[in-house]
Amino acid sequence: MRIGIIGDTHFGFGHGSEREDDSFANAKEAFEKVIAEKPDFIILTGDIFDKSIPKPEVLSKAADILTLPLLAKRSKARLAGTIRRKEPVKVLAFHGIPVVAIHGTHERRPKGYPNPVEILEKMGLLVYLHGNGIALRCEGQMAGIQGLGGVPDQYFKNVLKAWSPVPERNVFNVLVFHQTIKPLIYTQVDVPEIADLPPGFDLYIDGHIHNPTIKSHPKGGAVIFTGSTIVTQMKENEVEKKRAWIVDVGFDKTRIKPIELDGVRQFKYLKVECGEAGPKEIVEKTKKEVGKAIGEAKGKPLMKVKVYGKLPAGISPSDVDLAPLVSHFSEKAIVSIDKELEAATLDKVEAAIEERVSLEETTIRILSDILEKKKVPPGLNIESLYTLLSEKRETEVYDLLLAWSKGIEFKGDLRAFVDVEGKK
Ligand SMILES: [Mn+2]
Repeated sequence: MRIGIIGDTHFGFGHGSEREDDSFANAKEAFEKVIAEKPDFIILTGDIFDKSIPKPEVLSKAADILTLPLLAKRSKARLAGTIRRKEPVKVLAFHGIPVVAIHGTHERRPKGYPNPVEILEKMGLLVYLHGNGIALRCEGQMAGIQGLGGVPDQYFKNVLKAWSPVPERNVFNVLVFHQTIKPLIYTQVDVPEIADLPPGFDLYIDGHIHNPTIKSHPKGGAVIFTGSTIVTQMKENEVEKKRAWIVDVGFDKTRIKPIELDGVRQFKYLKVECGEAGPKEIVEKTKKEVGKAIGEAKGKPLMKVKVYGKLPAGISPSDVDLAPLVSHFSEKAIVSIDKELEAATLDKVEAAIEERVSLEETTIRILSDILEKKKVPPGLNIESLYTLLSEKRETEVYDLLLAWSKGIEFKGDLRAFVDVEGKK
C-alpha cells in the first residue's frame, strides 16, 4: 500500500502580490509528483486554503489542482468502512486516486458555518475527516485513517481526550491532525508532546508546522510533520526545502520517502551584522551582501534580510534608509528588510516618531505600552492580535483572546469544536 501526503498548500496566499501564483505552482508540482508515484490514496493535512472564505479567483485555480487526483488512473483503494462517522462517504470521491483531508487553522470557521474543506467533500472532491475516520482496502492491505481538523491549541489536549481515537485491529492505522506539538514549536500554551499522542497508531501526520521533519512516537509509529509547500512567514526555519511525502507500507516494513519540490521559489534568510557602523556603511554593506546572496540563488528568490547594528550617538534608525535597496533588487529578488538597529540615545517613543514607522508598528507599540502600564497579565501577543484584527480573522482573534485571558477556563463543551460521535 502506498500513501501520498501533501501538507499546507495555502491556496491564495499572497493574493494580489507578486507571489500570488506561488501557492498554486508549488501545489501543482506536489500533486503531480505524488500522483506520478501512483499512491493508493492521498492525505491532505489542512490549510489547503489560506483563508476560510477563499475568493472565487482562488477557488478556480485550486479546482484545477484538486481535480488532478480524481482524473488520474484509478487506484486500488476501495472504501471498506467508516469509523465513528455519521455522514455518508460520497462515491464521487472514489474516482482516480481518493483524497482524504482535514481542515487547518486557516480554514476554521465558527460552529455551524461550513468550512471550505467540508465544501470540497460536499462537491465530491475528497473525503473530509473531523473527529472520525474511514477504512480503505488496498488489495491485501487495509488502512484506517482517523483525522481531526485544527482546533485552538489550548483545547487540543482536551479535545483529543474527548475524541480518544482508538487504533483499529489488523489495519495500518493513521492519525491525521493539524496542531502545534511540543517541542517542535515553542509555545506557552499547554499543548501535547509527541508522547501524549494516543499510542498504537502506525503513522501520525501533522500539518500546521511549516518546516518538514520526521520524529517517532516513543511507543512506536512514525510522526511526519509534513511542512507546507509554500513559505508564508519568512522565518529562519523556513529555509528547509519544501516537500511532499510518500509512505510505502509493506507487510513487514514501512518506508517514508520525501518528494522534494524543485520548482518552489528559493527562500533565503540573510543576517547582516553591521557592528557600530554609520548609515552609509550599513546601506553599502547590506547592498553588497544581498547582491551576493542573489547571485548565489537560482530564479527570483524570496529574501528576508535582518540588518543588525548599534548606531552611533545622534543617529536614529530612520537615518538608515534601506527601502531603496528593495526596489534596487526588485527585478532579481523579492526582498524584505527588517532593521534591527539599536539607537544609542533616543528612547522608544521618540525613536518611533523619528523613524516615522508604519501606522501598524506605532499602533502595536502604543497598545503594548498601555497594556504594560495597566498591568494587564502578560502573554497577549499584540502583534498577532493586530494582524488578525486588520485581516478580519475574527475566529482567530477570539481564540487568541481566549487563550490569553486567564479567568476563562475550558468549560468542557468540546462539541463547539468537534462532533464526538459514538462515545460518551
Ligand atoms: Mn499553515
